[in-house]
Amino acid sequence: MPGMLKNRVAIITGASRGIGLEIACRFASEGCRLSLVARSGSELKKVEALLGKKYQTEVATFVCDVSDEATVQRVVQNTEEKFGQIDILINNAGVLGPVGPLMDICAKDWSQTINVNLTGTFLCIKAVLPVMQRQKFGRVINFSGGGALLPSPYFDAYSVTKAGVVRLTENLALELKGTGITVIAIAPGGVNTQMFDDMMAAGKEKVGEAVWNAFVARKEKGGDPIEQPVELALFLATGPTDMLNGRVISAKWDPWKNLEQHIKELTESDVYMMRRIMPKDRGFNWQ
Ligand code: NJP
Repeated sequence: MPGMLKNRVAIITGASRGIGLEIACRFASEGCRLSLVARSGSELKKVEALLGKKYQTEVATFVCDVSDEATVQRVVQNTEEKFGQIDILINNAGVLGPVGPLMDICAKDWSQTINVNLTGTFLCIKAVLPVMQRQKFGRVINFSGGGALLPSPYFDAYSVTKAGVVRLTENLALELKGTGITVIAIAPGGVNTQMFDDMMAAGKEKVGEAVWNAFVARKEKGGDPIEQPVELALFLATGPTDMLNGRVISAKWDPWKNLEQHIKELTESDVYMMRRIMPKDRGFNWQ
């Protein structure tokens, strides 16, 4: 059904390449008006030209570092002035940060990773919330990832930020319950974008043999399809999201297209949420 986002306006961060760029193209194909954010103005201009040529939708681009509060506030203000509304925020911008043993990480690189991936997500949400609250409607989609929910040695800064995004997502969903605004996190799968090239560039010595071998296999196989997180983002922007509010959904592993069949179980459980595993969950009856 083309035109699914005809009356919608979305801000997409990290839209100059990779998953963010593909989401921008897909949303444009559904008639969404777009406000695209990244640090590289030249790349954004290419995206604007591409979208303008291919789809008849309005696009605004903003050179913005999501960790800079004043610039983020300006992006939101300019977007509202231009389009009159902001319905969807895709918090996709992210950096890999330092890779390797914790002792070798310099504090500046650690902080920069936290500032972009976690504080940037917070700042973008903080800026759009007043608009979404006035509208009594909003879809906030945050990019987390596998590293949030499983141990990721040697990717300490990155995985900590993504775990933070998952906790922020659930907290905020509860804070905003009943307002018409939902907040959901995506784990996109292993997509071979520039971020994956950055992971490989770190080298075998930094990531250890097992991870390196998995990277090599992923490179050879081509990674997971980029369409998976893109279609999930579209589903979360258009579909029934109350049942998924506050959760982290895996583009690759979860049957998200069919979850409407499980509304009761979802809303009455903590499925797809971050929790401590208890002895009983593993069949132990410890007293
Ligand atoms: O990354 P990449 P992906 N302010 O490097 C922008 C997560 N994820 O598409 O600023 C504003 O190709 C950057 O543009 P520029 C991942 O953590 C991925 O793979 O000009 N924008 C570019 O447009 C991330 O959250 C995988 O350099 C900033 C974009 O962000 C999301 O998915 C697995 C910025 C990054 O494009 C997209 O990743 C997973 C800033 N400060 C989670 N810093 C995966 N690919 O396998 C960067 O679990 N950008």
